[in-house]
Amino acid sequence: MKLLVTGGCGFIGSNFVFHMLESYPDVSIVNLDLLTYAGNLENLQDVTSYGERHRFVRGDISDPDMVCSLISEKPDVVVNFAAESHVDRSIMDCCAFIHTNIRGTQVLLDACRQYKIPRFVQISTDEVYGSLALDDPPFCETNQICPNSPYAASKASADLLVRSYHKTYGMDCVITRCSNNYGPYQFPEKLIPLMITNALHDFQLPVYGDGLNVRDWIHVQDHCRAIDLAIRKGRTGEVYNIGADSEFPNIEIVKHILDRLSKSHSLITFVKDRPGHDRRYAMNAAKMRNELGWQPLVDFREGLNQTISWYIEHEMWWQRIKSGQYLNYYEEWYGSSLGGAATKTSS
Ligand code: NAD
Ligand code: TDX
Repeated sequence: MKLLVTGGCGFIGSNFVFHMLESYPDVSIVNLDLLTYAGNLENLQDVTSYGERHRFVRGDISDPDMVCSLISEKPDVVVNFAAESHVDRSIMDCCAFIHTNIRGTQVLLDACRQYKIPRFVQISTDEVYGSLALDDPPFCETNQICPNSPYAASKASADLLVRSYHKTYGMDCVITRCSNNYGPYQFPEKLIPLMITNALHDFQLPVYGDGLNVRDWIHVQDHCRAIDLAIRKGRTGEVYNIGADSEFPNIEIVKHILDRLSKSHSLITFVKDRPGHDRRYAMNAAKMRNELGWQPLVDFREGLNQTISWYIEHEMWWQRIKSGQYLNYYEEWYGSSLGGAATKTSS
């Protein structure tokens, strides 16, 4: 199977690249990634052992020429991870979110339609459903889309475009919507890696509002296994929710991280709330479980403790991000400056 993966140098995309290469000897992957601030080739350092089964191409999913040149190679499936993914950044300025999350998805869809690509898989999020009250049942695929942040609105727009290309042109499309991921290689702007890395350096831990917002956590490896099933067995035109029934208020997670690192709770600083802050997300993943036979394997406490250990053991990785040094990795790899599109197999 030939895959075109977009955004494969980010957190979930890079974990997915390894999952697929490790699981299937007959899978080869072209990885199209723009290397924004969130894309990091260091996430893929170990991919060299897979030789020409992984090919990295630097480029923008919103660039029709770039996208068509790769899609004309006729991959069996296009899996679209590429996105601007951080809610706080979308609140500051949402231009890049419109460019990548909406326009980029449209460019990919048009190219897939033109070259009759057998399947398009859109990696979406629970945030498109909006917010739940504490006593509401978890989101089902039939819930109304009701996004509250510019990020969520851009992802919801992309989902609607994908749906429309299925309905209008009969394209084979599947959408997955997952809850909050955690695990190795998550950019340290998101709650869990930010809190771990700040705590390790005795920096303040900024908790928004009252800290009682609830998120439903899933280990990135469980998410990758669910996407794998959706690619191979998902029914065309369907949406699949993914979640591991692990709801916790933010403050509990933050306190657990501090306890695990033997740090004082006095590092917690309650700060001004995020505007439009969704109170609670929770996913009903019964369709994924019953139809595709998926189930999460990683227990949350165990997965969180392993993740804390991973950040302790990989301080160089996140220090290079915090210092900005990781942005030089591309030049070290290619011996040329950032800016142009480039292509190289990982061997
Ligand atoms: P991330 O921010 O870590 O990675 C995004 C990747 O996309 C980066 O490598 C970046 O360089 C690349 N990218 C950005 N703009 C691009 C463009 N125009 N062209 C090509 N590449 C571009 O994000 P993530 O957390 O790995 O999320 C991946 C996907 O999963 C996103 O679509 C996100 O909406 C979705 N998702 C994330 C979570 C989560 O908890 N992180 C949960 C559910 C769904
Ligand atoms: O410094 C912080 N302090 C804080 O209290 C940060 C960064 C976050 N928070 C809170 C806000 C949320 O209630 O923690 C919770 C999680 O925040 P994020 O890590 O920013 O994630 P969230 O906004 O829930 O969105 C995430 O899940 C769905 C991902 O970033 C999205 O890409 C994904 O689609």
